Amino acid sequence: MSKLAQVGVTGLAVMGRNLARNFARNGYTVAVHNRTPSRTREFMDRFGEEGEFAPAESAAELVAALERPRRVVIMVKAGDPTDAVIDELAPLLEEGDVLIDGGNAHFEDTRRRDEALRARGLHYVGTGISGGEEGALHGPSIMPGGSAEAYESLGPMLERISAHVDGTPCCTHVGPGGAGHFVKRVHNGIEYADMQMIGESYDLLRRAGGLEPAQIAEVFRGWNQGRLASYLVEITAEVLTHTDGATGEPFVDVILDQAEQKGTGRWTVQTALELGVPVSGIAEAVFARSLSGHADLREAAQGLAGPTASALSTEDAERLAADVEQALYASKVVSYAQGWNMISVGSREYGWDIDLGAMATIWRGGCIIRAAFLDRIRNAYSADPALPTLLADAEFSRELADAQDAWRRVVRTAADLGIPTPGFSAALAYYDSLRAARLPAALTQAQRDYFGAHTYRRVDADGTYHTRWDADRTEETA
Ligand code: NBP
Repeated sequence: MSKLAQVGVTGLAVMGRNLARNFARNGYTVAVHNRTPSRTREFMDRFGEEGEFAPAESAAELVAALERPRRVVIMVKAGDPTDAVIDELAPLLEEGDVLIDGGNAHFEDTRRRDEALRARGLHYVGTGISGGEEGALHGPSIMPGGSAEAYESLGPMLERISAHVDGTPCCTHVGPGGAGHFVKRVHNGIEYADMQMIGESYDLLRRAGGLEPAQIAEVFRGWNQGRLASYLVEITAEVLTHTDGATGEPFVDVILDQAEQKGTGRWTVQTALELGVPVSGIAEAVFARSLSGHADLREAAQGLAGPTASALSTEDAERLAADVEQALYASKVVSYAQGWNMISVGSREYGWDIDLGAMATIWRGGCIIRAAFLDRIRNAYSADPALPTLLADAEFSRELADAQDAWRRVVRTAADLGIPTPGFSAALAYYDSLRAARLPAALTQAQRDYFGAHTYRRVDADGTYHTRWDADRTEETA
């Protein structure tokens, strides 16, 4: 093929392979490369007919196959492999060329690489890509960081291959440096929280409501017609309807109840802790997965006493599904409020100037948390771009006011019956903490001053104070 390729993809495992096919289906000529050349040959054998591909057996061949400015998408295992690829490609590239890292990189790594490559005149675009292998093939949600200049040459291509909702691409320039990988991290944390809270809803309907998985699937199908309509609610209904081929049991009952994780939720919480952002809903979801995997602890706790109450009142049983819908919705609003708060703080901390409403727009399609609900977040930020928290939006606050009685009933019922709902409970505690006029943090400050002379501020005067606890307990200015 004599025509130069418009984009190159290196790393042809599931994600890179499908992304390359997506570019080709959208009319781009794609140079394809993989560390192990047999994978490139296999790619050409299987998909070579789908579009215009230029196979490259070496990094030099890949670079030579590309038009300028060169655009190379790196889709390899995150971490050292990404550095290895950059080290190999960078010396072969020229000023103005663009390296795009579509892997699940740590945003701090992206910041480091961005700075190093900028010094060499190259653009580095750390890009969050969500939607798994299906998304990569048919249209993912794409979160590119990097410079505005790089986005000018790259953005139209990424927007074209991304998912579209109502004609709008699920891709936008998130902000400079590591902004793209940062918001991808928040996305994954929200995904963990969504999944945990859906799990709690299922558990309550099953154990408190006495419903069978197929009946619960019907409840979820109903919810999927309303404000909770989302990919995750939809697939939950599918999973709960499925029967195990080998045993004839509900599929969910034959799966070992120990959730695994690749670590992206943990990263979200670690970063949130460093930024000082309370993301309790996300953290509880990460901890819940971790707890489920501690078979030894769970085994040791099997004999522990449970509650004396074992059934719901008739009235509570009749309204359980409706109550759980309210609790799930309210808790979801809280965990998204926490996620958006994290984006807002990260954006400020790193000077990224992220458009908060635009993040809702690009997550409406292509990614795991896609949902109609995101339109409402977008609307909230359109109405007030400086909204301090989603909970302060007029519509969300009205909905939470309407939901709160049911939400509290669900948390109470769960506690009465000994059914763990860490996500719902943490979300409710966050809601009540934020709206409280006074918090016991005042007592915490007094304790800190008592044992460590850490000082405190007063409600009625400026300045910082210390009380001489070990002497006459008079107060001094610190
Ligand atoms: P993997 O994460 O499984 O990585 C496999 C690829 O990395 C292969 O092409 C392999 O080449 C290459 N590679 C490795 Br490993 N070490 C290398 C090195 N030192 N130099 C050059 N290439 C190296 O692939 P994936 O599941 O397609 O994911 C790709 C990226 O996309 C990852 O960062 C992942 O976290 C991210 N991601 C994945 C998903 C998903 O659903 N899978 C979703 C969103 C994002 P080889 O063939 O020579 O071994």
